[in-house]
Amino acid sequence: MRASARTAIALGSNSGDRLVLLRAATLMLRRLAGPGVDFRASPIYETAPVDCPPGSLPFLNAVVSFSYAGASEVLMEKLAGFESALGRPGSRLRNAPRTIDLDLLCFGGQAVHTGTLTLPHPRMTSRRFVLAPLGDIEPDMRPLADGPTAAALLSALPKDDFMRPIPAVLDDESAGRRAMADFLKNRKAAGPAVTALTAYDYPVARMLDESGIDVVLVGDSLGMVVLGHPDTTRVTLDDMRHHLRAVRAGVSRALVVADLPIHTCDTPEAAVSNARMLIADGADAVKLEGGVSVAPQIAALVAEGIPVMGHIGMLPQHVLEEGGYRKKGVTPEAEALLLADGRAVADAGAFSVVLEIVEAAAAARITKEIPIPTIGIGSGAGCDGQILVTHDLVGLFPWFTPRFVRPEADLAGDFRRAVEAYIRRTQTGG
Ligand code: PH2
Ligand code: MG
Ligand code: MG
Repeated sequence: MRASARTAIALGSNSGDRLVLLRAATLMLRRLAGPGVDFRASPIYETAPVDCPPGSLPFLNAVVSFSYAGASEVLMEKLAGFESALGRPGSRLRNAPRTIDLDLLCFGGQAVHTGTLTLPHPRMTSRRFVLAPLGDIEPDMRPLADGPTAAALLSALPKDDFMRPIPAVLDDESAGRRAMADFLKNRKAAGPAVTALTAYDYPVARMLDESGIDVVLVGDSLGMVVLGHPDTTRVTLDDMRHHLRAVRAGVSRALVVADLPIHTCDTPEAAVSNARMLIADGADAVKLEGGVSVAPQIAALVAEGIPVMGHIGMLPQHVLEEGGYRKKGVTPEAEALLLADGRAVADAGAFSVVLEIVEAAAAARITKEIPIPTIGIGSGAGCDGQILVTHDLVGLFPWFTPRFVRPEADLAGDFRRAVEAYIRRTQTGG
């Protein structure tokens, strides 16, 4: 593995809730840097637009720095992924208002000139909205190894007309988590559909994140597809925490949601103390099963600043009482109860809700009626998003596939072929 390079990234926003956007981006960058890295975040400045179309609003600007172990091209791709996750559309008018702009300023003092990347950033030396926050956190950094320091570059600048620090902290993880969850909530109106898949370990989580998934769910489905249990009713909080830590290590862009397993949220107090442990292990949000009956738990979590995904319809933690995985919301009475559940979950402050095995027409009507995105599984195409167990999508749990799944791969088949080929080659001395 190559040595890591000290890098600095400029953040800017002059559209949308600028502080929320800067904090969400900073959380993604902190996750990309990883634990135990010297990660620095500057004060936040409000600045007049420079070289922007007439009528542009003031920016919030800041800089973060950290040591990055990958290549600068990979870092560039990560920044573009974070920008699009935070609602920045593809290329438009030059310097048009943007929800978030993440500019790679410099990378280990290297000079880089490729078609897509110039380092150090060619305009950084003339911009006080970059050099002032950079000078705050890395005065001795040399953007070019044999060039001047950030502090020297800053002192060479002419005075700026409009640039003032604002009294808010950039590197606020709790605010960052809420900002990311709010973004997903807004996808109900803004689109596109929300995409979610499960992961229980580092490689799968990292592949999902690199593919651009919105939500990585550490589901208690791990009881069935990883631990070999018959259902999810024996999964413990410790099981969840163990797998969650592995998933967290692989995800920087997507929202990581962790299930509160059975009997860990029977009261609002239990829900809060158990969810706090999941947050400490790296969850951005928690999910819990139930509608009207768990609204107090959801409200208590939200009051603690913990984003909550609801889950109504078929509730796998209740499969033993119910005697199977049956479709929900089939009769008008059942649909009315489900709608009440959806409303209660939304009113309690959840940012989205899973609809599991709900009659498609009912799911579509509930989706129209409630103000948060519905994320369907086996509930038809009329939801605001979809979720599946990744093993089902890629054909990695060959002994059982739910009826509503359309697999996109046969990894179990590939896996068996590879193992059988290895056995043959080993036994024939090949
Ligand atoms: N970014 C630009 C152009 N102009 N002006 C301010 N104040 N802050 C910015 O981040 C900024 C700008 C191009 O990305
Ligand atoms: Mg820029
Ligand atoms: Mg840019």
